[in-house]
Order: sequence, then structure tokens, then C-alpha cells
Amino acid sequence: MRIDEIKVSKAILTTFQKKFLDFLDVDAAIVGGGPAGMVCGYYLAKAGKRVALFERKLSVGGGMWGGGMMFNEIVVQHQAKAVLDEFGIRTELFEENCYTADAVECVSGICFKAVQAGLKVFNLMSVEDVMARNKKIRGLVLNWTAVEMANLHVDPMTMRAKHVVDATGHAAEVVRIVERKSGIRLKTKTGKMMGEGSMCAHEGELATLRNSKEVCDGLSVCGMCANAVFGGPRMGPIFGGMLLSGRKVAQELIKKI
Ligand code: 48H
Repeated sequence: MRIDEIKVSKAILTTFQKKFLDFLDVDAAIVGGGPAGMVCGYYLAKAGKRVALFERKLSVGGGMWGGGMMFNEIVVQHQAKAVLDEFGIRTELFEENCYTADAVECVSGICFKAVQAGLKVFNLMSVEDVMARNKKIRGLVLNWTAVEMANLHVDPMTMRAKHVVDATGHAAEVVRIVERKSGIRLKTKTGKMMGEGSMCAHEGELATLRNSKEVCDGLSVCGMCANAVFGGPRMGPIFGGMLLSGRKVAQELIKKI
């Protein structure tokens, strides 16, 4: 039977429309598909929650593909190896409490299992604002990344979530929007963004986990974003804190939602 080009177009438009409609009102919405966001989405989906993840770029994986300085190997510590084990990702012991893993295997392995667990990933979509009511974050305002990049004057659309997770990495984009536009006081020492500190790998890893939590009603942070918001040093190409922080926020939300 000949392939009908119009049937192909109809198939894509119909299934995508259904997928998007089904995930316009969810338990959790995650912004950013780096390691922290993807791991968070995996555990939430595995627990039966309806979760959508919005990623600005064509591919998920964030800063993980490039390992350290484009050498595509990552490092995790003993505690975080358990998360990679959960995804079936192979690790090699380098020295005590220092495992390496192939960055490409990490990203693809996490992505595959997360999507199969039920996480719905919408790539090429950027979150440009939040929906807030009575000082609570209730959803996200979305636009195509292509619109953002071309600086086109096209209005966005909105989706609703019981809880939002900012996993946008160093930029902490969602929290910055909340701080700038909503008048909500953040649950930080100053009520504002504290900012990321300079490199200290050991403290940075501990801080990432400690800082991964709710930052205001309806909004949690994980990964590098957590240190940008609550104040904590950077840690370089060790990714254990990112994986553990995604898992921690998921575990908190599983109980809450
Ligand atoms: C949609 C968005 C938006 C938006 C951003 O940077 P990431 O990899 O974040 P983490 O926290 O999972 O991992 C951090 C790690 O990669 C890292 O940078 C480390 C360990 N650095 C240490 C150091 O010392 O430098 O991923 C964030 C993702 C990216 O894919 C962005 O494209 C995406 O979020 N994103 N998606 N709407 N507004 N903003």
C-alpha cells in the first residue's frame, strides 16, 4: 500500500492535539528537562501522577550531554549511583566515592525510562510566565521556542498544574518570573532570590539537596536552580546532587499531591 502524505500529517496533528489536550490540567508541571527535571518527572510518573515537562530546546538532557568541558563523561558519588542503577545506566568506579558514567547513556537512559513511566515531555516549548491566584502558583504560560527565538508578537497559551517544579538550572527562570511579577515572598532568608555561589563541589552537592524544596505555595525547585534560589555554591561536572534533588522533590510531591 502506498504511503499517503496527508495521512501522515493527519496522524501527527491528531495525536499531538490529543496529547496536549490531555496534559493541559495535571498534577505536576516541570519546567526544564535537564537531569534534575527528568529524574523528578520519572519518579512522579512512576508513582502514578500526571506529569508534563516543558523543555525549551529540541532535546532534553540540559547540561548533561557535555560532561565536563565537553568531555562527555559525568561523575556521581556513591549515594547517587543508586539513581543511575534505577535507570539501568552503567557506572564505573574510578576511585572511592567517585563513579563515572557515559553522558550520552545517562541522558538517553533517563529519558527513555521517564517517558515509558508516563512522563509527557513537550520539547520546543518555553515557559514565559506563570498563572498565579491568591499568592499560589497554579500553572504555566507557554509559547513555542521558535516564537521566542524569532521575537514574534504571538500570544502564549496557559496550562494548569496542582504543583509546578522549576528545574531550569542556573537561570532559575520560573522563580525569577515569580519574584519579578507576582509580589509573592519567597521562602528564602531574604524573601528574594539568594543567588548562586562560586565553585565548592562538596558543599555545592550538599546544598543542592538541602535547597531542593518548596519556594512558595505551588512551586518547588530542584537541581542547580535550587542553589540559585536559596544560595549555594556550584559544583562543576558532578551530577549526583542533580539526580538526588529531582528524586527528593518528587518524593515530597508524591505525598503532597
Ligand atoms: C522551558 C527551560 C526554560 C524555560 C530553561 O541546566 P540543566 O541541565 O539543569 P539541572 O539543574 O537539571 O542540571 C544542572 C547541570 O546541568 C549543571 O549545569 C551543573 C551541574 N552545573 C554545575 C556548574 O558548576 O556549572 O537543564 C535545565 C533545562 C535546560 O534544558 C533548558 O533548556 C531548560 O531547562 N529551560 N525550558 N522553559 N523557560 N529555561
